[in-house]
Amino acid sequence: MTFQPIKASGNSNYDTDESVIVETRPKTRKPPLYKILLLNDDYTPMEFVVLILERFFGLNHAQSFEIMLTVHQKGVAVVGVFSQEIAETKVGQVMDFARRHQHPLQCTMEKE
Ligand code: TYC
Repeated sequence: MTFQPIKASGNSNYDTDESVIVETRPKTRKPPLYKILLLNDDYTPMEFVVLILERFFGLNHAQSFEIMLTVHQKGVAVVGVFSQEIAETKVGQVMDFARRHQHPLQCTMEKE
């Protein structure tokens, strides 16, 4: 952990050095974010992928269709960026939904 010196204002110190550390405060760190990736396969129906993007990622039909097509053409696309807990939940929901419908769709997450 790193510490930021906080400079004393006024200088009523006897010390000859003008900058006196009077307090330390831990620098705060933003929690890491995770990208959720959707992978292409040859079997999952396009409409099913669109449904997943609408249902679990709150995208409208046009946005969902566009991302589905990007995955279909390029092999992979980022569908959203979330905190670790939210990303884990969404990946689980997608994988579970695909498995229950017997589609081989794969969804993963990776640290940004
Ligand atoms: N390639 C699939 C098909 O032609 C469609 C598809 C798109 C599958 C995106 C998975 O993440 C995916 N039916």
